[in-house]
Amino acid sequence: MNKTIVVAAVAVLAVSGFASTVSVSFETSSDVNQFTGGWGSPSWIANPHGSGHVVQSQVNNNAPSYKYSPGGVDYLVGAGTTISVDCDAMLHGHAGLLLQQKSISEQYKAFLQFDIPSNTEYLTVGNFDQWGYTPGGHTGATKIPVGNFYPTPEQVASNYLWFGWYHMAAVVSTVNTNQYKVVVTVTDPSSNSYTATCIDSGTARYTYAAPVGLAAASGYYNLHSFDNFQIVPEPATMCLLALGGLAMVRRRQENQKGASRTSS
Ligand SMILES: [Ca+2]
Repeated sequence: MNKTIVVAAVAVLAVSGFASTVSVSFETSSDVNQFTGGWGSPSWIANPHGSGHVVQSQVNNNAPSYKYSPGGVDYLVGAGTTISVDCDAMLHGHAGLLLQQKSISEQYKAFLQFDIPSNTEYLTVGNFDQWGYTPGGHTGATKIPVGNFYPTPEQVASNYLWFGWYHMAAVVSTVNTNQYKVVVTVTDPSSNSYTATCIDSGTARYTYAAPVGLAAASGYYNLHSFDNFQIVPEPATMCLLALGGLAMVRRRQENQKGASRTSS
């Protein structure tokens, strides 16, 4: 086997080993069992605002987070990994991605935040604890408005108002050995997109060896729904490497054919 073929084979193996996408649609109850509660337990239910099934959390004065840990093994974020989910929350609710968690007070999150009295929906991304405070030595969170809503007095009184499915996708990378960059894009039910970026310039203590999953929060009794959790361990460079390797093999094979035609 010549050197070019070896390079291509290694590249293909690398892609097949690292580029498998995780998709969890919660259509069976065992899908929910892949998520373990750091605080509270998620429920498997029929989608209350659509078809199929979803995972739902019930929150009152706390901030549950559910690590994606199939078989008891946490999924660890790698460079360039994209984590995405569809989420819907009720009035006063926060729903989104748990991007990294070492302890309940040291975690990166991306949240959609639906609250009053501002009548504004916010996308919040950054390192904040279960109460929304920034742990010491960290930069904090970026908060951008993603829309306005006007709940009726009855909805406010009952806390009952779903906001529809929002799609959230986050990419986590390192800026240097101890800083994180988190880029989150949210698409609302009307297909408007919003992006927030947070770079933690504090003493980020952790490497990528930390889990991802789902996060929710509310100071009120509240429900949050999640569907279509996905992890794409991207490395696009791996795909390019494989394609490049295959192209080199093809080119070499064509050259060999050309050479054999010339010699015959
Ligand atoms: Ca589903």
